[in-house]
Amino acid sequence: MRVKAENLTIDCEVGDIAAQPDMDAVVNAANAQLMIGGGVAGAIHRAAGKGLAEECAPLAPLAPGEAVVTSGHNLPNPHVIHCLGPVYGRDEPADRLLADCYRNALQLAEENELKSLAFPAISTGAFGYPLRAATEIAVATVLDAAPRLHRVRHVRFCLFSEGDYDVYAEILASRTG
Ligand code: AR6
Repeated sequence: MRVKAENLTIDCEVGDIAAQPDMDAVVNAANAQLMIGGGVAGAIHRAAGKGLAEECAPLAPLAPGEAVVTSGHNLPNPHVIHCLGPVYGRDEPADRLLADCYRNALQLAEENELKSLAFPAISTGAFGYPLRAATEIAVATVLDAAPRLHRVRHVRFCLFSEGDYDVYAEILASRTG
C-alpha cells in the first residue's frame, strides 16, 4: 500500500531489504559492532560484500538508538544507514530508543541528500520487540518527521512476511486516513 503525508510518499511492501534497487539507501537493523549477523544484517552484509564490514569497523560500537551511514558497496543502493535498535526488555526506554532509530536515520538521509530509504522492522526479530508496538512507533515517528523533510521524498517499510505487512498496512491506514 501507498499513502501521502505532506510531500512524503510512504509505502509498505513484503520483500527482502537487500533487494530494493529503487531506493537511495536501505536501513540495516544492525548489531552494536556493525558486523555481519543474522536477519537483516546478514542479508545486507552478504549482498554488500566484505567492503561493507571493512567500512563499518571504525564506526563501531553503536549505542541503542544511534545511526551511521556508509556506502552500499555491492548492494543496488548507494548508501546503507545502520541503526542499532533496542533489545526489548533490556535497553530502556525502549520506545524512545526505537523512535530514535527512525528519527536519526531520517536525519542522516536528509544530511546526505537522499531522496528515498527503505526501513525493515527494526528490533522486531532477534531483539524481540513486539511487532504491533514497534510498528506504531515506526509509523508515528515517520509521520511526525514528514513536515520537516526536504530531501527525503519516499520512505518504504520493507516487511519480511505477509503477517507483518498486514499489521503495518492497518496502522499506516489508521494514522493517515
Ligand atoms: N529483509 C527484510 N526484513 C527482514 C529480512 C530481510 N532480508 N530478514 C529478516 N527480516 P532482525 P533486530 C525481518 O533480527 O530484531 C541480527 O542478527 C525480521 O523478520 O534482523 O533489530 C543483528 O546482527 C524482523 O521482522 O533485527 C543483531 O544482532 C525484522 O526484519 C540483531 O539481529 C528485524 O529482524 C538485530 O535484531
